[in-house]
Amino acid sequence: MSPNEKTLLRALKGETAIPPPIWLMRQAGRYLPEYRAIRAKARNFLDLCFTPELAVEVTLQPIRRYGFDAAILFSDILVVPHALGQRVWFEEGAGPRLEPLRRIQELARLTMSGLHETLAPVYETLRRLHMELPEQTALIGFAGGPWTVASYMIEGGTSKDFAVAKTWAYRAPDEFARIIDLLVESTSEYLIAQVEAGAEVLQLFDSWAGVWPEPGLRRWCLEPVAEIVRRVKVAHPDVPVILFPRGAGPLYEAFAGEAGAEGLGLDTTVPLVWARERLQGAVTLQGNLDPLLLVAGGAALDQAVARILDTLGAGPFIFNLGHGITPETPPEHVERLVSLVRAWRPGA
Ligand code: 1CP
Repeated sequence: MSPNEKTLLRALKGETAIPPPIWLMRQAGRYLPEYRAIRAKARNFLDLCFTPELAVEVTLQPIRRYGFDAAILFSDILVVPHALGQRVWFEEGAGPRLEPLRRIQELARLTMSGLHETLAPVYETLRRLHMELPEQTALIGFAGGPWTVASYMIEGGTSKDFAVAKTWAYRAPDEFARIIDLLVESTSEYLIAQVEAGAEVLQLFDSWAGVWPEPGLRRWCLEPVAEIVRRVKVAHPDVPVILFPRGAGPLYEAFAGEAGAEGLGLDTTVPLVWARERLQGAVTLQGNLDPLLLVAGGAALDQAVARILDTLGAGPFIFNLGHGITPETPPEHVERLVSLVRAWRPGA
């Protein structure tokens, strides 16, 4: 035991911290009035991500309010296609939009040559956060999984069925592999640079992993993500990585056993007892409160939090949501959640 070490880092070394550390996916964002105030000052969302002064401020807002055990860099998974040269913009209320990549010939327009230059403000944000965070608060850097990012690049935004991207992968897997390879390479470099700028933990968000049958999930999610983990660890063997292959179902076991990461983020649907028995011996688990319970609050929230802690809290565990916080979340429900987690003791 190393009592002075940050609880999140201890948990990712396989230690059981009582109570477990807590942070929330999308903990900075529209549900906070102070975020909306800063957001109104930026010309657009990408400007917010690329203005260190503002990005630092919105990263720190939920830390000040709730004292979470980790701060997550304020940025977005789509800064990578932007830095590769694809046109990316965010429309108010409509989510992200990209000029879609539809023919393999168009891939030649994307290049890693300006990657670090475009992403330099993100590294600057991390350097400032590293200086400014309270000493017990861990700093998480992140990127999207190659499949999830590729889906936005190809579909041109959010998709319901991922028909264009999946059909491409089925019809021309060699072409599709070139897109994924470019993302493996750029994402690995991006994450390594994040560590060098001060990130202490990395999370890979593969939010749309769950749309694939098993072979596709292995080929387009597990393998690329495992390759990123491998490359990051060549450069920085000690940096812990958390994977979030949302919707992977029973294949969560493959992510626990084969990807080389220390942490695994469970989505809302993963059964807790199954996760304890099949996954928790291999990795530190993170999750998986339904974000809508945080909107609802009341007894339903209290009971669900207790059930998660009582089932997973006796092993290496990080409390989190099963997906990102929603803008409708009342900030006082988050306050309640944090006090429930901090008051929890096993068997009490
Ligand atoms: O209008 C606004 O203010 C923009 C809303 C917003 C915010 C606050 C977007 C656009 N991105 C973000 C920040 C963000 N995105 C963070 C850092 C904040 C934090 O965690 O505290 C992170 C980690 C992300 C990651 C992200 N972006 C993911 C993976 C996680 C997930 O929720 O599944 C995905 C899929 C995106 C794409 C994206 N960017 C923005 C939106 C609204 C979306 C989702 C669109 C969709 O549902 O397809």
